[in-house]
Amino acid sequence: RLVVTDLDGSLLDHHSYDASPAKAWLARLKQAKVPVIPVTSKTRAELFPLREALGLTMTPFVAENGAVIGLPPGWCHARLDRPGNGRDGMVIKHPSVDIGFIRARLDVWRKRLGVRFTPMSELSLDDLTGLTGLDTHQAQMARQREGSEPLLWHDDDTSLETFRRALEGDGLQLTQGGRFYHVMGSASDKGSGVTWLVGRFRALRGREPLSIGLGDGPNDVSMLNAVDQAVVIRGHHDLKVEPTNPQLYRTRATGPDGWVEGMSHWWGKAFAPTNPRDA
Ligand code: 2M8
Ligand code: MG
Ligand code: MG
Repeated sequence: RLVVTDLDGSLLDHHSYDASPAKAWLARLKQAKVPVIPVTSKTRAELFPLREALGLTMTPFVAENGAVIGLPPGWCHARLDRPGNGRDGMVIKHPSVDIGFIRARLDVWRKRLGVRFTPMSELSLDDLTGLTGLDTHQAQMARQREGSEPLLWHDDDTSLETFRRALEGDGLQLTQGGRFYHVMGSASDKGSGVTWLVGRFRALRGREPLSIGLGDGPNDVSMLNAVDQAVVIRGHHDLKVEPTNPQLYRTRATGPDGWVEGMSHWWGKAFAPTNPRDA
């Protein structure tokens, strides 16, 4: 088995970034040795303390919407991966486009199309903390992008479609998280990251995992279509989240409460708590 999960608005509360309602489930999964893999818009730098706090240091991660993949030693291939090129011994892969190229193209299209948007790299730390509720240190970590740039869109929908087509011509794509649009390489999204990790699981363990995916945003759709069982967590936004996966459950609760509701819907029987107070 394998759990792949969005963080903001899913495992973590949209406003407080708290995961406590999900703690009992995380403990149960850990005990059963089921990898819980964060698949997020967040950066590798943001994930470092977060994975520690969530007890997810020995599982892979997908950061920046698929632009960065991290593998712990147990997931590495003896010949394909150079061990420990990242912090804490993780092998880091960049199946995407470099951030320098993305920022250069954003500059070009802003001038040429005359569209109005603010990349995260141009937001002051004060604006970024005010907007997201992250503290100053977390906001600094969020700015350390490697293969995707979040931006705030200030223009109309027609210009957004023109901008999207312009980016397509550069091999770039636009996706939408809880607060920001994210620009990244066309070849990598959350779904491609998950499919790659499932392939790695298969290669190493010689069998197919049963996978569950949980997310609340449009950027989670590709991930939710790449798993066996999908959970759309009710959002704090009215963005459309419409995966085509027929094995789909929509939660009534938001954030980590919704996360627990979705896990219990699909895996409640297999992981019944031994102590009912742990439910
Ligand atoms: C951004 O990601 C969220 C994900 O839904 C968003 O688009 O609203 C990213 O910049 C991420 O790095 C950051 O931690 C998060 C903070 O809310 O915002
Ligand atoms: Mg989210
Ligand atoms: Mg996310």
